[in-house]
Amino acid sequence: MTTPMPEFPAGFRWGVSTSAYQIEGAAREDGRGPSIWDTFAHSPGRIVDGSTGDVACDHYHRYAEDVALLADLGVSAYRFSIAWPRVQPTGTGAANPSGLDFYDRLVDALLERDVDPVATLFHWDLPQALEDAGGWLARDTAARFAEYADLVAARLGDRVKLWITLNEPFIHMSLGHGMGVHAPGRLLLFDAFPVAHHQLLGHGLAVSALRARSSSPVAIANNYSPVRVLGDTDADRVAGAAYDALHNRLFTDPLLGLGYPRGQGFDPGVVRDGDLDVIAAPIDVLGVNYYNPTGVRAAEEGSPLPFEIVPLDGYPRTAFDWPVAPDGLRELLVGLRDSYGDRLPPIQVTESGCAYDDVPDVTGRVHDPERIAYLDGHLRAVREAIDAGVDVTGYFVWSLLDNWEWAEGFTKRFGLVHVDYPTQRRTPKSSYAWLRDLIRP
Ligand code: PNW
Repeated sequence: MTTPMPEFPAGFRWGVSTSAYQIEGAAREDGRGPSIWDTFAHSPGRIVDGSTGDVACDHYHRYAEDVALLADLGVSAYRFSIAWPRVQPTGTGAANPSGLDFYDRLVDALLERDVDPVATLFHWDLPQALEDAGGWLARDTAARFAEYADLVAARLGDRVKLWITLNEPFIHMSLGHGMGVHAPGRLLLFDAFPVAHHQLLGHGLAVSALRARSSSPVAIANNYSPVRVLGDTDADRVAGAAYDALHNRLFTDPLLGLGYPRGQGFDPGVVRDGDLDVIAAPIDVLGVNYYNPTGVRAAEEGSPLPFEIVPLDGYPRTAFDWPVAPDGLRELLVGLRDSYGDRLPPIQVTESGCAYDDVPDVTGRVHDPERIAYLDGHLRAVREAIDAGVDVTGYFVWSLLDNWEWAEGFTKRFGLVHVDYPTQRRTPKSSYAWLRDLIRP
């Protein structure tokens, strides 16, 4: 951190992100129904440490303390997600008022502290009853999602400052339905395409539902990973392009009116007339979640996949073993602008962060210099993209709190704030103080 961080444009949105199942706990309270993540986490062998989100960070009961942490940090926005099964315990029908009451209290607590509520409607916790009816493989789930969006917007539409329909539909498709390592644990490999299409259709229908109830801007949060082609044969380049189409373009080309990338999504049994128009409903902001680039080369002969993913050498690594590559974020942001030009709405980086094995020292303080270096590098990358003319209007750190990291359970700590799970004690790490000083010098 030799040179001072360059300044960000006035009005730049500084935020932190979380998601419902990862922090809330209170899994059976106030009428909440089960989601696919309750089912998955309670199935033996699915989560590395055998844990569940039953209690998680107990945020459902401690949200006031967590809002105070946000306010002291000085962020102008907080991105949280709404648990669909709190609002509709079985995914259909009338709203469960006490489920919505929780988010009503949270939103008001944020506004009282001048923090903009940014609400994600779907961060992977599908009501189990909808999964039993086919989940995202069923076209009907898209219509159910729009009804749910309507119920939420009817209650919160006057106060939420930015809507995010879906979180990372690519990860939900690939890890949840392709490879089976996330809920709902389906192993469909490339037959998971309907999960992409129905999520996108649900997004498009939800955009109209939200606009009918709320004048706030609408976004989607996609996961992106710039592709590094390893090897210099034509087959390697073709493999790189195939992976890029799957990870980076499958969900963005149709959203921005270009239809599905070549070779993907032409199954007329799934993609019906008019669907692409629904999906291309204009959005106000593109949410970009970035963690790392992906190394790709041609697959061995006889492989069922058109590419092979290979670890990237030469980068420091996080506790997740993910490479720390801030240059990938600049490349990604500039690349989105170059690929989509005038079709691209303003971007907000809706997730960026890292896991390290943070432990309190003897005095109880938590020092995480690696996280400070990570955030410093990634913010400089955003600043460089802005200098290169990319319209980036916000940056959200994943995550406010150490929390329940999906299949990794409690073993991966992404927080600016350390959580001692047995006591639920929150301890701001040194990265929290660093970010606070950066936001409010
Ligand atoms: C995102 N991958 O998930 C999610 O939006 C968060 O809920 C999660 O806690 C965070 O990133 C950290 O993992 C991802 O394997 C999960 O490439 C897996 C991958 C990427 C993102």
